Amino acid sequence: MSGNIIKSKAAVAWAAGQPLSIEEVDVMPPQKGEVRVRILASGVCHTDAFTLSGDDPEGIFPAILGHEGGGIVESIGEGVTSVAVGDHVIPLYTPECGECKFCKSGKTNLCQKIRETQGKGLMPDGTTRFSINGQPIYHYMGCSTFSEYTVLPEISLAKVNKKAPLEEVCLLGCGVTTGMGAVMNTAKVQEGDTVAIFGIGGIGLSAVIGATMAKASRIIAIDINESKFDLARQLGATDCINPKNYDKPIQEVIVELTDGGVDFSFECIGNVDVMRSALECCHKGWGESVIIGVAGAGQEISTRPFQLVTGRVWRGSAFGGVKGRTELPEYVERYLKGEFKLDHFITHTMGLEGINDAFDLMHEGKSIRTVIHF
Ligand code: NAD
Ligand code: AHE
Ligand code: ZN
Ligand code: ZN
Repeated sequence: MSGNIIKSKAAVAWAAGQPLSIEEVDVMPPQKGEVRVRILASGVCHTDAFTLSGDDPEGIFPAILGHEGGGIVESIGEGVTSVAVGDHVIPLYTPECGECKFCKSGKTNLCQKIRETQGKGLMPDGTTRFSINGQPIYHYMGCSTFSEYTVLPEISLAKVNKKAPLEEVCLLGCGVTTGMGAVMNTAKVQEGDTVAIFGIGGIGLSAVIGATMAKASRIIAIDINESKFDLARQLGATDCINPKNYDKPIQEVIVELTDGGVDFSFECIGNVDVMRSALECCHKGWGESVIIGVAGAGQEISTRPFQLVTGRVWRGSAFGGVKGRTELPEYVERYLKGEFKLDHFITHTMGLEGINDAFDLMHEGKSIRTVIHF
């Protein structure tokens, strides 16, 4: 069943702000309720860079980052019944146990069953499955997909159709599901609604796709990097705006463009000043702004309470509000049916050795998604 220790090539983050280092890591066999997965591909998300930068209050080192992966079950631990060796799986940083208060509420996808240990870089039993020469290496977001082999709790795996190419559907492990889900699931954008999307990276472009699928009448894409605009237009953005080209706050520009403001806005950057603009460009009386971007330790959002008194709503979305085990396989089916494409997100592919280049490309604004192939 469970097998022995496996030697695995992994990119280890030894300390905040340092480049990742390719190491040979010992990966323990899966314990009770756990699964060892051979990762075939992993996208690089801005949240990986955020944690590596040292801004993440939960950042812990040394760790194996990566949370946007696709892989194949290599072995299973005692008691595992929902996946078998050879199954294709997408790791979930938002698990779904089906039995905690959060899962049972039907109101949220934020399963809390293992949240505490996951936030400390540990498996649910409080230990780690990774080590180098006996030194423990921490897990990351319960996934650690920058490793040939990783171990996850069974509740942190979505079993998906084997026909789906893992080097593309790995993007459903975070970015694409997050953006599409925030629009369709969290905000529930309807036909004819107007939408503003701040930050047109992997998440924002996925929100553009979601808004297009929802038949929004106007999709305003806002970014300071105009090289993103062509793809945004191809995916359905009706207007592309660079705030740097205006001498007044971008929220005023959008309110003027839309006869009083948009029905929905999405912040896909992690910048608290832009979060304020995103709220304040919403229509008085009903406009809703969804925060997706992750802001650093110590940062806070602000606005005049009058903005909320007069009917605007501020909310947030994690993993697009999607329940990973029950709903993510359906996203894969919709992709297989051709309802949306993933290849145009993949601007770069490379082996694990190139992982630091992937971070550089992201910081330089040159990539949408780099996918690491193992
Ligand atoms: P990305 O780097 O691909 O894209 C960010 C985009 O924002 C870039 O196009 C950049 O040019 C643009 N930008 C930066 N500053 C800007 C500004 N002041 N005004 C307008 N545009 C600006 O990043 P990503 O992978 O798409 O992630 C975006 C954010 O979403 C990050 O904060 C990430 O941590 C977060 N995230 C959240 C969730 C969630 O579940 N809530 C999931 C994934 C990612
Ligand atoms: N650890 C950070 C928060 C990071 C965060 O907000 N993570 C998002 C997913 S980002 C994926 O790219 C999330 O789902 N959060 C819900 C959760 O429970 O972590 C901090 O500020 O402490
Ligand atoms: Zn749960
Ligand atoms: Zn992510």
